[in-house]
Amino acid sequence: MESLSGALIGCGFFAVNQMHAWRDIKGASIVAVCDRNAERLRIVGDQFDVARRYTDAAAMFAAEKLDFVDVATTVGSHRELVEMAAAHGVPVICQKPFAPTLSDARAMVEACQTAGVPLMVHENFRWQSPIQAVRAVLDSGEIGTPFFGRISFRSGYDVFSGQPYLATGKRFIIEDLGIHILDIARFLLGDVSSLTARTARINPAIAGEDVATMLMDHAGGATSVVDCSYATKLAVEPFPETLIELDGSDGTIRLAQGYRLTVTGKTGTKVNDVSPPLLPWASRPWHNIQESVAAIQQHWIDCLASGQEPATSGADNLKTFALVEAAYAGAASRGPVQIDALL
Ligand code: NAD
Ligand code: 89Y
Repeated sequence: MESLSGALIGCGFFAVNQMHAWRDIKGASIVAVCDRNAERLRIVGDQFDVARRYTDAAAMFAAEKLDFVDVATTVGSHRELVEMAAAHGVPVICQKPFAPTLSDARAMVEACQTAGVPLMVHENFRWQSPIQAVRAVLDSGEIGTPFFGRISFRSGYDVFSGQPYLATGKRFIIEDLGIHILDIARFLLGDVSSLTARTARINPAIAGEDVATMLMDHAGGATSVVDCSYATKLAVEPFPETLIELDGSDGTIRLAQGYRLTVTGKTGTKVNDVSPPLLPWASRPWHNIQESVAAIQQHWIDCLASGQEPATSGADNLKTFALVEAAYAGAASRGPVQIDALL
């Protein structure tokens, strides 16, 4: 397969993981980088030996012949950059959260559809190998039809030192982290018909909510609880593990802290260690997330080569983003929110 030429826009905190992963991806390489901050551009350009550097995305699109672009900026610039990629006919990956609002996200999907360019949201948590292991057990039929799920992320990890902007927005945990956990709920139990939410802010030093509890009806009949917290101090810090409980007609799945997967089903009980591998460039505790970055980027390249729609395409991600909007609306109204009415 001929190697595809990509560019990365946004050389900040998380983009370093994406650049490491791109070096290992078969079938692609990053030929240009862009950041409006010249110092970040220099650091990432030097670290990954990329000579073609731009402080302006429009100048980069004008000068480069690209097979795809990877947008790793924060949410405020996503719409402008995705629409710029669409206008240049360049397939685009966009980091989560996809957009500031669902109507922006819809416009971005439409722009790419109209231009005929593939669009994938970098919604990587479902690509973590422990989460894929849970999905594989469900697919095997071992626990029968799932009727209940709890997908839980509770931590006291200091995310603000690496990502200071997380402390300043009116929206925090649902938009930043809950979005991943809601996507995992969709990945495991299917699309959602209604959602009820409660939120709280425990840390007085931040502007947004740092605790969220969501109750969801899935269209297939299951009920789930998605609970997230960055105000939970535990004896052993679990960041960034997502813990899962699934009950089915023939058994149960438990993904417990320490990546311990217990399945009780038609053939008895099995306990497995499903710890993610520590990639050569990765570091604990982020290695779980870092591995999923490599997996989703390889998926993107495989999809570009085969013409298949990415699992977390823009159109798919509208359904996860709608849950974020529903959670904020439901927390404000304290009533259930119908998801179809948002889509
Ligand atoms: P950051 O602020 O450290 O980096 C963003 C970079 O983008 C900055 O260097 C900034 O100068 C640059 N930038 C912004 N607008 C630009 C524009 N129009 N043109 C060129 N450069 C521009 O942010 P971060 O912590 O790296 O987060 C980036 C994104 O990654 C966020 O959306 C965040 O939610 C997401 N993220 C995802 C994961 C994950 O697991 N998927 C984890 C952490 C962060
Ligand atoms: O930004 C967030 C994400 O996407 O994964 C974890 C994180 O870095 C902090 O909540």
